[in-house]
Amino acid sequence: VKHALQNVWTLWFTKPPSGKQDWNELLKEVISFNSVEEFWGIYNNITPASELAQKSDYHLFKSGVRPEWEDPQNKHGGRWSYTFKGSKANDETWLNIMLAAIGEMLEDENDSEVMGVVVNIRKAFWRVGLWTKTAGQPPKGRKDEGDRDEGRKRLERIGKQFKEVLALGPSEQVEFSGHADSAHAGSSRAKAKFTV
Ligand code: M7G
Repeated sequence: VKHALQNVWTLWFTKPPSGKQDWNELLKEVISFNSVEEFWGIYNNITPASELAQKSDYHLFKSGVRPEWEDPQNKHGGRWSYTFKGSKANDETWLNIMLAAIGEMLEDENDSEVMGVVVNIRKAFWRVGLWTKTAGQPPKGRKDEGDRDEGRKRLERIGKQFKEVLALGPSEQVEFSGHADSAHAGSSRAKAKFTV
């Protein structure tokens, strides 16, 4: 018996650069799945995040969405993120985020913000991210504050849920930034727009 997921998910991998390569050349699609059993089969057979080389990333995204700012479904969106310094993050952290994503536990049933989740393995830290479809702006042509508040509240609910899955304490904060700002800054470390 297979336990179907609500969405089909695709795992992607960014390999560390060897020389001068574009970001897009380093990004590779690994495999897609749509059941709990397939997820575990894959998880148990791939390299754990803790054994990846520095500058690697795993991305788990809804099928049909590339884990890039440029994807049509991401370009108006943003990212909640948290940086675990030193050895505070572990494989379980990343596993919990993936399980929350595929189990649709990161947002309310009526929302469809979640595009995917990411772990960046870096020299002195792990950064985990949750990508959303919007970035707290009202839809084009509608600049009324009501829309802005609604969008922002929806993102904040997701940020709080993300924080809970990461088991962060009340004194810690997750940060939201829009992809357009990250792309403009040429770095994912664009100034946070808001935090929870
Ligand atoms: P990062 O891996 O998110 O953070 O971005 P890091 O600075 O801790 O390594 C590193 C660099 O990868 C960025 O400055 C961009 O040059 C590139 N990059 C990252 N992302 C997520 C994208 C993307 O979605 N599209 C493009 N074109 N480049 C990206």
